Amino acid sequence: MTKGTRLGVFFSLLAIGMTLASLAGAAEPQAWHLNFQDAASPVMERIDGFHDLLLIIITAISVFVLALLVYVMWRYNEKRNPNPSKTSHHTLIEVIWTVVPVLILLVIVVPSMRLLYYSETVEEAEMTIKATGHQWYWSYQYPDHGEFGFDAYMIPEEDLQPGQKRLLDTDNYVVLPVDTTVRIQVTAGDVLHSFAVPAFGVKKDAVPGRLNETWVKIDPKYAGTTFYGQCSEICGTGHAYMPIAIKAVTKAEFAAWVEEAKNTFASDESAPASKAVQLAGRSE
Ligand SMILES: [Cu+2]
Repeated sequence: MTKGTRLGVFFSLLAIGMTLASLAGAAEPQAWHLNFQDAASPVMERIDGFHDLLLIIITAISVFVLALLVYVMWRYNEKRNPNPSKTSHHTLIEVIWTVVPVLILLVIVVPSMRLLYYSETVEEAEMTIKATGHQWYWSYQYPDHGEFGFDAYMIPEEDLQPGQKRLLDTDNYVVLPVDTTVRIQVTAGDVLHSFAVPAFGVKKDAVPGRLNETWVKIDPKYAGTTFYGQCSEICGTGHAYMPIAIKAVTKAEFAAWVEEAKNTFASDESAPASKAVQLAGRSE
């Protein structure tokens, strides 16, 4: 390889790296996306922070172990150290290598449990939505806004409009206001599912006969953004085809949407409750 070619390769790699770095961190999924999606809720912000803490800890551990290995290979190889020590116990070192990992785990477990508690505790929710997993779609209810509800099915590949995302877009979007604490109740109508939206830091099991809950408060700067998620509990052959699409809007837009949605969905005979019953008896 000539010097010129090497430089060319170097700059190409640099360009690829910079492109990838610029794609890392975006509110919506992107091609070649690296790292997490941008945090759109307080829970996800804390998950990001916790992830960064863990990254520092595991990097330090890995570097330390690597340095020890390299040192041992260099210092105690056969040439440099022809007569190996016969030591088999060393109380102080054994205490250290037991106590230090315990301390590291304690440093991890405290923020971990706090984060878990934070994500589970819904304080002063301003509104509630209920997501019910079915084979293989989600249905949603808005109990605080006149009990209307609807189903959301994935848009099949052949029906995708330009700009819609394959395997992610749904016929009906969940619409949520920004800057509002929303309690999300999650359950299932048939088998286990899991309601997962990465940008919100939400992944909640949907269990038949059990009501789990979590919450989200979408950052106001994301008004107009659509967030995507997927069922994250293998639930049958259609598991990959029951995405979650959530549109964040301003409070005023949300109020307007509620009025419209009440008319669109409330008069529908196949409201989620009755439709779920019909579907339960239907062999898929
Ligand atoms: Cu599922």
